[in-house]
Amino acid sequence: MAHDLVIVANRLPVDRVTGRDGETTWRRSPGGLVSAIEPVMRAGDGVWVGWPGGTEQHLEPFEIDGLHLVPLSMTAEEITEHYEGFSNATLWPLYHDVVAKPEFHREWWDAYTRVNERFAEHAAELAAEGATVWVHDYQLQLVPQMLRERRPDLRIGFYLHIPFPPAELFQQLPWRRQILEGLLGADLIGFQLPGAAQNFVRLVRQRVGHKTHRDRVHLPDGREVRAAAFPISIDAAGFEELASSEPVAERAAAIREALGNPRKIFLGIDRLDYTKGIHARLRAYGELVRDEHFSVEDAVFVQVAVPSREQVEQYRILRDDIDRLVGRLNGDLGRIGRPAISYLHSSYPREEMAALYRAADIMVVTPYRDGMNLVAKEYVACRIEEDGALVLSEFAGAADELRQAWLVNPYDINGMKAALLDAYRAEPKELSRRMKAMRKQIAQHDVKAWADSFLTSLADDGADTDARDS
Ligand code: GDG
Repeated sequence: MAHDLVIVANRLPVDRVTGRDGETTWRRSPGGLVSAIEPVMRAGDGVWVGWPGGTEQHLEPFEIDGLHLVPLSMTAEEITEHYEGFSNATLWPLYHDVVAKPEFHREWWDAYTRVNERFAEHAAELAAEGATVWVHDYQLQLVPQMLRERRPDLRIGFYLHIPFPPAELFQQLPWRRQILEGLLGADLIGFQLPGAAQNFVRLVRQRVGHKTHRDRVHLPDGREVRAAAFPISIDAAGFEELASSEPVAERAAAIREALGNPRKIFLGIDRLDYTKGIHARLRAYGELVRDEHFSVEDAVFVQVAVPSREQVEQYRILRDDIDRLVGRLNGDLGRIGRPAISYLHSSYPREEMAALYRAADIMVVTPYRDGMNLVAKEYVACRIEEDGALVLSEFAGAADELRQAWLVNPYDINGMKAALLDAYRAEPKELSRRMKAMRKQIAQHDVKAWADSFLTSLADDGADTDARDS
């Protein structure tokens, strides 16, 4: 069947669940992206192509809550080389300021190309004449051009969820030109921040030699590609509603109680990833306790580290590093029944996340580099009483919008200590002034507005070109 809207993303928005009888079924994974796109998908008879996780082959298309999903299988070797290798051990560190050293392997690149080709083939088969195809993220940067070669009639949009690096770093990539040309197959390329879009346009001028003017690239065949910022957001109303519910309020109180009702609770929630600056923030907190700015009775740190990419070596090393640091800090600073850090290496349901956001007085988000960081926005949306402090890295995309946070440089431990202490000591009036402003920003710029603005822009640019052509 042909569809007017095709979403192409590395993962399908579902998780596999195995019941007691051993039978496996699918459950929709909660996520801002799918809820934002859902109305458009329904209206346009949309379909979503992606990998469902695992190595099962020959999966049939299926429907869940009225959404059409087309699973694309990957072999164990493709998972190792395309997903864990080229996507997560080459591109991910390269695009995040080389916080870890990117690895370059030619066989990983071959697998990346092959998998991208398969995604493009599927999308080409599913799209109706003149349909819109929206491709997502760094795992699929070759898909736009591969798709255009097969289906020049389509409107193709691409959105990058992570940063796009400056030319000085991108240049290291042996396949830099292929990636740029792959992306140029799209009509509209969306980035989190204007700086990323500018990095891309500059690289296209330097490396591919196309003419550019502001946010537009002019291709020799007369086609135009636009590169612009569309900062992603969250389902703000959904989070607010969840945070206002009775069970979540009760759970938040129970969490405080279980922690011994300290004066203040610091909270970090991240995928266990070396870009997120978990180590630095725990060190800063530990030094504040050691220097007796507050005691472990006054202030505890809850750190949720969601297991992530556990087959990739850098992530295993990171896990050991954090385990060691937490053990040392708790050994040095904790008392009986009073660890300084409550460290949870696990993932939780959305309700528990909302309860943690409500329970925490100071949310600490300190990535070395982050495309946006939705956790920071979710915390703000859950602070329905307009209190609580956000300590936020300048290097998270979210810092562009959440100007009233305590902004920090995560490489500067003393600066971070000062900000944590300042947030700890802040008066209620100060907290509410800052939180009100941030809540207004998030309410006005939610994920629905983000998706609408990208898709409208993609459609309008097409209309402009058609008008010029006629
Ligand atoms: C990439 C970019 C960009 C986390 N733990 C649990 C859980 N989560 C949810 C959070 C949040 C999401 O996962 C994490 O999003 P982030 O934006 O913080 O970070 P990345 O995973 O690195 O996301 C990032 C994003 O894409 C979107 O474009 O902002 O910069 O790196 O929504 O709530 N959800 C549940 N249980 C958990 O334990 N249910």
